[in-house]
Amino acid sequence: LIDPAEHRRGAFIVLEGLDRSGKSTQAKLMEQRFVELNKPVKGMRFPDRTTPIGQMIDGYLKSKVEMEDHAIHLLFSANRWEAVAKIKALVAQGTTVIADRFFHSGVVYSAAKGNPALNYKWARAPEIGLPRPDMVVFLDLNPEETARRGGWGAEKYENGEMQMRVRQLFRDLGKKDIGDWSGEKEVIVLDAGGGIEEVAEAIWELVRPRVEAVERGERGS
Ligand code: T5A
Ligand code: NA
Repeated sequence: LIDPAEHRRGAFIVLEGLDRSGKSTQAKLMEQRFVELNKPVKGMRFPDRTTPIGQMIDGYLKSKVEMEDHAIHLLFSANRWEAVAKIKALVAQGTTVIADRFFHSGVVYSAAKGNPALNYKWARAPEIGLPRPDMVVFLDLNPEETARRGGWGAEKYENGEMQMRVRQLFRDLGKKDIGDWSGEKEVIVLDAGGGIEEVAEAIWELVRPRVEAVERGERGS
């Protein structure tokens, strides 16, 4: 007999946020919680700058190369598509994947550029078919606060106006139904203005029950 508990898939959790909002810090702390609970976990980040496509994205973000808005959008998307097999394999083998950004960043940042030829609908199209996260948490923080953090301002989108528009679009997604009648929202907006440990605790309070629902097999295979 097959023990269903041994064949549970892992969860797919995504952290979103403005530049320097603390995503990487929080992704690592969340990973740690899984390790402590003896649950298999794997952290991933997007853009993944290590692949050939990721290196092109890195050059763009560092303003070393110029790129047409649609072209860079498709590279960000391709950078996710090239990770799909890995994400699916991990989740299928029961490993929880924690992604530092995923397709919501792709859609929101491109839409926030304000290019009339690249609207939200267009931006969403290449993301269709990517693995759907079990939960997306947006670390919500005033752009003035992130700007005070070390290292801000060096990359392409790290300017106040862009960050304000990104924040608004993410907050809008916090009100938008996912569209599968579950009543879940596209993203959960979480106040990330507190200290590192405080934010970690708040994230875990959201993530833990969702992961447990996946473990009980309540969220599909
Ligand atoms: N992008 C991305 C797109 O346009 N389309 C896409 O499809 C995707 C995937 C790079 C850019 O690409 C855009 C979005 C971005 O503009 P990135 O590599 O994720 O994306 O770049 P950042 O978001 O800038 O990532 P960072 O690693 O720089 O920021 P994090 O991960 O949000 O922040 P973190 O954890 O490194 O923390 C930043 C600093 O703040 C401190 C940390 O110690 C660190 O110094 N900090 C705190 N300080 C006080 N209180 C707290 N609670 C703190 N938490 C962290
Ligand atoms: Na950055």
